[in-house]
Amino acid sequence: MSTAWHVLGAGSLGTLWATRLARAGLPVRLILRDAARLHSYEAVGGLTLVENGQAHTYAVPGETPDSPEPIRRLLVACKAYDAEEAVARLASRLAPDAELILLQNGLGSQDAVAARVPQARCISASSTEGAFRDGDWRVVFAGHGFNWLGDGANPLAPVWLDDLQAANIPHEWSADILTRLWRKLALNCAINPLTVLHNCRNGGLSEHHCEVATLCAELAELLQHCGQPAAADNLQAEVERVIHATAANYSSMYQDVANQRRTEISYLLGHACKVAERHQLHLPHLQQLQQRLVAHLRKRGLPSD
Ligand code: NAD
Ligand code: KPL
Repeated sequence: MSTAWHVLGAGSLGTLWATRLARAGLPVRLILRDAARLHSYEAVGGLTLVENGQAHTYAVPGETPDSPEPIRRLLVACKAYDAEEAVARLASRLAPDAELILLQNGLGSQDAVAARVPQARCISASSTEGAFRDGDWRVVFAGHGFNWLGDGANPLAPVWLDDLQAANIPHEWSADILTRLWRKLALNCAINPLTVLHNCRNGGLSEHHCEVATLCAELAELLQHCGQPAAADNLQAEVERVIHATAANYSSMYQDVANQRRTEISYLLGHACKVAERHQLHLPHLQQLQQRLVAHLRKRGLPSD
């Protein structure tokens, strides 16, 4: 019997992964927050994935964090600000050879999780796949993309990449996962806050070319200083390419704010500003952007961390 995939967080990405693994006949278990959520899930009977307009339901078994079964493989699919506490609740269930796959965007949460469970191997992921919830226990696969996985502390690829292959989850083992995470963080910092502040789709930023270019220059300086020169390479050109390619889309941060949801600011722009400060780097436009975004969030009654 192959090792079970425990999936922590039945949101967009958690459901996208759990349903594809289950569809491939792999053993999957869904960890829900508490007994109330478990009862609500069991009443529905499974997770539904909507792909190309077709909905399929998969009867993935659910459990609560205090279920007794040991966990050897854990997919952490919470938001960055929930990951550390959610994993801490499972620490006593982790087997000595446990592996965690961290799907969080941005940086900071991965180190916080790893510090909570030093006995486990923590693998970071950077995903460009897109999914959103259109109902309870129901997720729409909105954008095909790719997943890079890697472990800065151990270059050896895990055996379970075969499971991802079987489940048709597009992926590659990456020797430079930290560089990929920094690059995505820089792209998100150059685009997402400005879409919130200018109240526009990604394409609307083509009217703010100078502001974007100034931010890219400061972000590139930061990446150079924190030992990530490859992540700084042609940053502005890629930011402009993404703005153009996703012109009709609203950024994830824009959508969070529009839906009155907490953003992941601390793990994106907040993390960039914190690292800049640690390196005693003066990046005035980046810092000002953070102040403007924090003020904007507070004005709307949203958490600014
Ligand atoms: P989401 O809000 O849809 O799902 C998170 C789920 O985790 C929620 O169901 C929440 O209830 C659950 N959760 C939180 N704390 C928990 C706990 N203690 N125990 C059990 N469940 C808990 O979020 P998402 O969109 O799937 O995003 C997850 C991460 O993936 C984020 O960092 C996001 O930036 C990143 N990401 C998302 C997408 C996407 O398209 N949705 C794409 C790329 C990256
Ligand atoms: O990842 C993104 C997001 O919206 O979070 C893009 C589309 C790259 C914009 O930063």
